[in-house]
Amino acid sequence: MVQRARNIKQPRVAPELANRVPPGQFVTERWPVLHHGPVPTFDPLTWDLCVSGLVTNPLRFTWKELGSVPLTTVHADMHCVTRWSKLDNAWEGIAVKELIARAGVHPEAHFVLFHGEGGYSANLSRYVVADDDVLLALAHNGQELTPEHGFPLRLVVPQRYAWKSVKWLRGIEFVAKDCLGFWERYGYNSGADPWKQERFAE
Ligand SMILES: Nc1nc2c(c(=O)[nH]1)N[C@H]1C(S)=C(S)[C@@H](COP(=O)(O)O)O[C@H]1N2
Ligand SMILES: [Mo]
Repeated sequence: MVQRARNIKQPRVAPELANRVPPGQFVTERWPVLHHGPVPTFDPLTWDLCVSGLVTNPLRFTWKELGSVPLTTVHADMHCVTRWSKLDNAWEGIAVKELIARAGVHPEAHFVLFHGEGGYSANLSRYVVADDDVLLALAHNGQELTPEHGFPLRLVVPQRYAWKSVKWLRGIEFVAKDCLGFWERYGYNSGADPWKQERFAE
């Protein structure tokens, strides 16, 4: 009987959270670690972040230089396409819209490729990337990122499935035509809006 009771379907999401949790997702209190490949090592002397492509001022930050960029905090929920959602994250880091302004992104740059250490990438529309809540995060809930969650720097795109939130970020490339990222080449949806359940490409 106990076994049977466990199999009875429960609603996955408390009613008061229904407007925060996209369809097909369940809420987790833990913070899962999810990525392809090994956690890269970090060398503060050789690490850099490059903003390149269709920009007037290509930018390169060493780890030391990144330390003088002003920080901002974003409160956001996180939704993984494998159906877990982690609510109420406080991310601290650098607003991507600030970098866009500094780099002078050309009007024909309609897409952005984010490059992680070791070849991981994700493509996004330039208009999504310009949102106020898109951040290069250094810390989560008041703690420096751990290596498995993307230390030293990760992208956070709260309005898209979490595969877009590239960990161990090293490059931001503005391009005119959309190029598929790592999971998008395996058939994941370029849009990746969790509220529309844009999980797989048509
Ligand atoms: N560099 C890199 N970033 C990545 C991934 C990856 O494989 N490599 N996986 C993505 C996926 S699928 C998810 S769900 C989130 C998970 O972030 P977390 O491990 O901090 O929860 O990281 C994303 N960022
Ligand atoms: Mo994911």
